[in-house]
Order: sequence, then structure tokens, then C-alpha cells
Amino acid sequence: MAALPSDFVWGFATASYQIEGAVDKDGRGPSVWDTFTKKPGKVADGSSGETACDSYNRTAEDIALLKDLGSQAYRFSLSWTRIIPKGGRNDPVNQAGIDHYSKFCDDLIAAGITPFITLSHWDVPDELDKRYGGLLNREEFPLDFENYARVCFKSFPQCKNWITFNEPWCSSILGYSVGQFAPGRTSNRDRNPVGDSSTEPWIVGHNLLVAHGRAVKAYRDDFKATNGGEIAIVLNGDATYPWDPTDPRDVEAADRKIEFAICWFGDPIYHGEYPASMRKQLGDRLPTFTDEERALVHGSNDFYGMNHYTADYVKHKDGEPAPEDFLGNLETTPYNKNGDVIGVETQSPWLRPCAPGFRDLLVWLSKRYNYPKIYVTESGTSIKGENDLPLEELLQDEVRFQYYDDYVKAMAVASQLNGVNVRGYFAWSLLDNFEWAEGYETRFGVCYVDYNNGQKRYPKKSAKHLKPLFDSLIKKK
Ligand code: PNW
Repeated sequence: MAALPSDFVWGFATASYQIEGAVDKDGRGPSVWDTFTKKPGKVADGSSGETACDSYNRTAEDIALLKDLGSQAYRFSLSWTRIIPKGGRNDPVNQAGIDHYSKFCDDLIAAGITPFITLSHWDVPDELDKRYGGLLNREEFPLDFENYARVCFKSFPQCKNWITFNEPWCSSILGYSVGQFAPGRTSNRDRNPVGDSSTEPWIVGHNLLVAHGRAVKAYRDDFKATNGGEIAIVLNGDATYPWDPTDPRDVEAADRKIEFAICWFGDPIYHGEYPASMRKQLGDRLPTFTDEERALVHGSNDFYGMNHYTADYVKHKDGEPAPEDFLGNLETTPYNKNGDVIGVETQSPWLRPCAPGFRDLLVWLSKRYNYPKIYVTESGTSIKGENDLPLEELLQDEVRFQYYDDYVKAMAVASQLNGVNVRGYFAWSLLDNFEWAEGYETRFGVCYVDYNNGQKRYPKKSAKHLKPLFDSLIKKK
């Protein structure tokens, strides 16, 4: 049987705005998601993260749950506006926020669980958005993020595993092109009177890279020697297969899809430049790195943080791409030319399980970036109609159980047979939680959360499968 290295770590992942609730407690300031969710029509069920899983008030309960499930590590994100309520480098720091997360890290470690901290999982301080356009500001944003990161490195020395940003693709494309995520800017005037999908997502992506680079440099210059840990960004992206494998244009488009989603960020970090395919299509709309910026970004990952869920078939498009195109002049479809389907439907329109895709993408990325150490920082699935099931049935989440079984085994094969240097895996998510624009209807948790009865948590079948699964795959020391 395929195996994983003996130092492999696994656990569960969450994000602050999706689980914490307590949005006004202990001096927290609003993030762009607090403002966005107040606008009518932005979230499917009209909900917000106001209460969510109430995890801010239930840290002991969450840690006990993690321990029960055998989790060796826990990936969670800090709410920037609990630590610096207005967000900026000249704004006051909130000691109550620091104390909260410091105790949380200590308690995790005392329970034998290794903390993996994400500094920013989309909940950018609202004040920075209002003050200078937030992520759109090439000078101010990276400096403010660096300052925030420094406060965290200094305040939480017990944490050795750092992630700067979660999924810059989602922040850029969903927040500034499609307009489906905060702050919701787009050229689509039915959605928002402001925004320019042809330019803004590329500017935002660039600024996120530079901000990441600044935080990494700060960590390496002033903290790494004493902290002894590692830092990286987390990138998301699907595996791809050509719609017609005998058509070279579809074969090329399948790679181009990954370049536009992942290599947009991965190439500057590992190779010092944006992919040629993106420069070719986007021209001057894709910013150019100054020498200083390139030096900050190139080589800025201590490991590759990989969020991965699904796969697509890819069909090339003929003719000129639209100015708002962000896919790389192609279409994605769940069916190929033969009519084969990539995977079953889930509750998420963009997600169909396809474990072989996970193995293939691990190999693809390893080749492109010369076999970096990889942590899979998110992977998981929703289930079609799960929210409508009675509790006993819902807890038997066969589809999610099978998803983890298939994906984790595919990863073990990539590790053992393809030389992929994968060292960790985090299931998304520990809890059902606020699934952004989908609200609470879509559930990703391995534990059910009863939102109507005091946020009580109930482990589903999938939750209990991960420990025996990893025990059977990780080599004994
Ligand atoms: C990730 N897409 O988001 C996020 O990191 C989580 O916060 C989120 O809850 C989880 O996946 C499940 O959605 C994504 O449209 C959201 O391709 C959307 C996409 C990909 C990732």
C-alpha cells in the first residue's frame, strides 16, 4: 500500500470570519466582509458571520473536539481587525485580540496540536478599504500588511507555521472581477456601480504578492532565527483535463487554465515572473514587477501551500478573449467530448470530486516548481442537499467520507510513486460554517453545527475516518 512520510502532519482547517462570530466583542473592528454581508442580495440566505459557529467564545470546546478527532495540527486564521481594529501601521493595536489568540495557541499546544496560522483569510480591515482602496493600493497595502504581520510574529512566538494570505485568486477574481465576494467590485453593473474587471483583479493580485513578499522578508530578517519556523502563501486551483485530448488546442488550454489560476502567483514566487501566457493575453493590464518588488516576491515560499478541491475539463476558445476574461480564453465543463463526467454534483456549483485530479495536479505543480515541500492546506467537499437532511442521515456523510478516503490515498500514491514532497494535509473544514456568498446552506464541515440550538457540534462519519486513515498511511518512525 502507498505510504506517507513519518513526519507527515494532518489536521483540520477553518477561517476567522467563517467560524468566530462575536464580531463586536473585545474591540474588534469591521472587515470588508462585515460591510459586504450587510448589503442586500450579496449572500444567498441573507446571513453573515455575526454569530457563525461562535468559536470565539468556544475555544475550549473546539480544542477538545480537535483532540477527540486525533488532529495533530490545526490551521486557523487570525482576524486582523481583532489585533489592529483599523488595520493600518499607525493605528492602535488591540491587546485583547492579541491575548485571545495567544491563549488559543498556548491551549492548542498544551493539547498536543500544532498551530498553523493564516494571517489573512479574506477579512481585510474595512477601514483600509475606505481609507485608500484596500487591496487596490500598491504602496500602502503592502506596508500595512507587513506591520500587521510583524505584530503577529512578535506576539505569537509559540507558532512556527505561518501563512500570509489564503487564496489570492479568490480575493482578486471573486472580489474584483466577478464581484461575488467582498468588496464586490466588478464591471457587471447589475451587481455593483463601481469596479473594472479588466484591470482591478490583476492589480489586486500583484499587490497581494508584494504584501506577501514584504511579510516574508520581515519574518526572515527579524524573526526566523529565533522563531525557527516557516512561512508561505496558500494558492488554490483545480486539476484540468482537455475536453478533447486529441486536439492540441485543448491540451494547451488545460495547462493555460492552471497558469491563469495558480501560476499567476506561483511563477512570480518560484520563477520571478508572471506566466508568458498571461502576459500575452493581458499585456499592460498585468502589472510589471519593479526590481524591488521582484526581489521581495521571488523565492518567498518556505513551502508550497496548496488548497485543492476539484477538477475540470477544458475546451479552448477561438477568437479574441473578452476584456473581463480571467480563465485564459477557454471554457470549463464537467463533461468531456466523450460525455464522461468529471465527478458527481455537490452543493457547490464549482465542485465535483475527482481524486485522480489531485494526484495529477500534485505531480504537475511539483514538476513546475522543482518538487517543493507541499502542505495541502485545504481539501474537502460539500454534499448536494445535505442541509435538507434529518440529523441522523446528515451525520452519515458517505460522500464526504469517500472523498477523503479517495483524495488522501491519491496523495499517498503521488508521494510514494511520483516523488511528490507532500508533508501535510488539512481537511476543510472542522465545522460547518459561514460559506461566504453561499451563507449557511452549503456545509463543508466534518462536524455538523446546529445553528438553531446553541451552535452545538456533532461529528459526522467523515470526521472519525481521518485518524484511522492517516494512521494506516503514515510510516512509523
Ligand atoms: C476556499 N471557487 O474557497 C476557501 O479557502 C474557504 O474559505 C472556503 O470555505 C472553501 O474553499 C470552500 O468553498 C474557495 O469558486 C471558494 O473555485 C470558491 C472557489 C474555490 C475556493
